[in-house]
Amino acid sequence: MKMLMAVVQDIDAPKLVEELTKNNVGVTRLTSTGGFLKRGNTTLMIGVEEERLEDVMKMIERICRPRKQVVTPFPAAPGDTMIPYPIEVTVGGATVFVMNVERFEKI
Ligand code: 2BA
Ligand code: 2BA
Repeated sequence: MKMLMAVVQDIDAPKLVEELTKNNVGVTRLTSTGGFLKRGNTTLMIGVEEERLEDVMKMIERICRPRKQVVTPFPAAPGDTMIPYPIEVTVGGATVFVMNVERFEKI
């Protein structure tokens, strides 16, 4: 079994959860915040048998879209003379970590 931790955009999360559930793939939705943008995103924990891993990756690829966001960084400290200017970043479709599961039990 594998455990996927998938950081996705809030806007894509409901559709992905629905698709996984419809396909009998277990999922737990966690509310998270990106370290860089400091905006809300969603982390999905998905425990899946190895043979279904690629199916799940395809569902993520199909549903999660990269989007551009503009962010204005603030000066690091009061009195900082640097003038902040907006920068554009592309927030991924999804950032996915795949881990081996040593043991899985439902009690
Ligand atoms: P939920 O996804 O809200 O599921 C609650 C219960 O609903 C499940 O209990 C199961 O009895 C049933 N259920 C879930 N998906 C179903 C489906 N597609 N068709 C019919 N019945 C379904 P548990 O299996 O004890 O799971 C409790 C909670 O543990 C789940 O809440 C989910 O948050 C998490 N979970 C379970 N399996 C997971 C997995 N493979 N990966 C990630 N999280 C999992
Ligand atoms: P954030 O940390 O809010 O990052 C949002 C987007 O900002 C990133 O998109 C990337 O395009 C950009 N970005 C992040 N750090 C940057 C930096 N130091 N300088 C310039 N631009 C930067 P993604 O890479 O698609 O990441 C989306 C979200 O996925 C991240 O939100 C974070 O919550 C998570 N993530 C990405 N890489 C991760 C990692 N290695 N470990 C844990 N979470 C990660």
